[in-house]
Amino acid sequence: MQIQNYINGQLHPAQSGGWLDNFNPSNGQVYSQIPDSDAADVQAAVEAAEAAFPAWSTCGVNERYRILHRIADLIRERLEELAQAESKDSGKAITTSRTVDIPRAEANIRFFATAILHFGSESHQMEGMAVNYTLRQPIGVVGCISPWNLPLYLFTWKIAPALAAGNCVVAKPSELTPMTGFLLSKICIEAGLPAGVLNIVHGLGPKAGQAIVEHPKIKAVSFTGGTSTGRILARTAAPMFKKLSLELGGKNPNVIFADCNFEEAVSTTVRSSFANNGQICLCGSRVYIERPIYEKFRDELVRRAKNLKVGDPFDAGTDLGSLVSKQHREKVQGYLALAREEGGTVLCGGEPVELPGELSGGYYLSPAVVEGLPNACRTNQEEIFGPVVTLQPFDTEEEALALANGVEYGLASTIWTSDISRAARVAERIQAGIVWINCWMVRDLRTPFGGVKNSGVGREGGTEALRFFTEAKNVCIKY
Ligand code: TXE
Repeated sequence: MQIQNYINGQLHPAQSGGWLDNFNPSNGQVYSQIPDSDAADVQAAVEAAEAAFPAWSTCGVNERYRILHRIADLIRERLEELAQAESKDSGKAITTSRTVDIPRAEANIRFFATAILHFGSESHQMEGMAVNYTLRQPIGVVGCISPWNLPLYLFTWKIAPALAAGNCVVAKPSELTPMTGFLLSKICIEAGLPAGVLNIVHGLGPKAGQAIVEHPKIKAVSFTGGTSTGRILARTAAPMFKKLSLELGGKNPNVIFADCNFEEAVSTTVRSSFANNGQICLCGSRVYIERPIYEKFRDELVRRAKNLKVGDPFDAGTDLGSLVSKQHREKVQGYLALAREEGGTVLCGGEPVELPGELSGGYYLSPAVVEGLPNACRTNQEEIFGPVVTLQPFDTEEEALALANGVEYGLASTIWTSDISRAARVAERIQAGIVWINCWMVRDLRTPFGGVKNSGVGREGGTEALRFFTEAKNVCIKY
């Protein structure tokens, strides 16, 4: 089965005729191929986007609202097909694809289809003399590059505001999980999205992705991926004065005080630790527990981690499918070996899981809990992005903040306490773009989404995204 690029409203192979193998990580088999696109394919996509921009940027928000909702309707109609494709491509449990990834892709599109109807701007009056009004106009051709962990979810999270704001898009999903991006192309064709408004180019990051970032006609790029890749994009785009939105890695702390609702805290920490095999930038990978409840919490977390079912992603009873690739599982296993070298104790998990039959070739790993590591070690400083969490006790609020803030990342965090003043105090001082108090992954799409330090630059979500994908122009009328 060969995936195609979506350029100028039609499906094409790469001009070079090159193909890349696409693996099913649940059994380690090649099951499809993707175009090995390069600058020539990106050029064709940019030309199509440029040609489509005048009409798309002036067709009116109601027309964009109509077409985007039609795309969302088709995603909803095809939820099961898309969920099956997402799990086959990424290895994630089908229940995650069905209840998280695909519904959220539909929600992303509907949210921005309506948000654009309410997207106003400001005016500033100079009494008796002049009035200023601000236009927020679409930029033109923009780039959207997304990762493999939440493929259609993060792909649409960027494409939807870009299109709603009136831009035309050249987008690239990860070469590890291209399938739902390809299925989205076919949905857009069926929905009647005008040719060239959205173009999807498949291929390798350093080749097709780099060609998007460095194309002179692409004036803004929205990226989600690793921090090291974010640095490469920034180095390329900065001298070209492009707008950049960078959603990068995380190493998120859970700060759990003794006065928390224990059952809520431990059950949510199982999810925030191991959802999607820990392959979500918002997962909490460092768990700090106030000493009086440290052992009780540790033992209960380990007990529940051991009860998670690692298995066939297509079995509705599976909690955790396979990791996304052979290389990624090796990376995660490497960090578990490092954790032991750095003095940690692996309390459970961290072992490859051998499944029967054709699944024996899959990249499965049992969820791991580690204790006994210092905060400054690499295991606690570097993003592992797998089913691995570390535990550390603390005695005071000050110490908890120092531990939580003691990394170069600052994306998300959770605070568990029944003392609302303490929750607000810690939330104010924790270095993160997102703070959840007594919850995790409660998402309102209107809120600013993004991180500080090495977790990125800029914010997505709501008007933040619509402002990223528009240019502000101040018009002053003297009277
Ligand atoms: O991300 P990459 P990968 C972290 C996580 C993971 C690490 C690497 O730690 O192990 O990043 O994951 C494209 N110019 N996160 O390899 O390489 C690439 O093709 C332009 C956290 O998947 O950053 C893909 O489409 N594009 C993150 C996208 O960038 C380039 C989620 C992401 O790939 C490029 C995923 C280049 N030079 C990984 N090089 C999160 N915050 O959720 C690559 N790409």
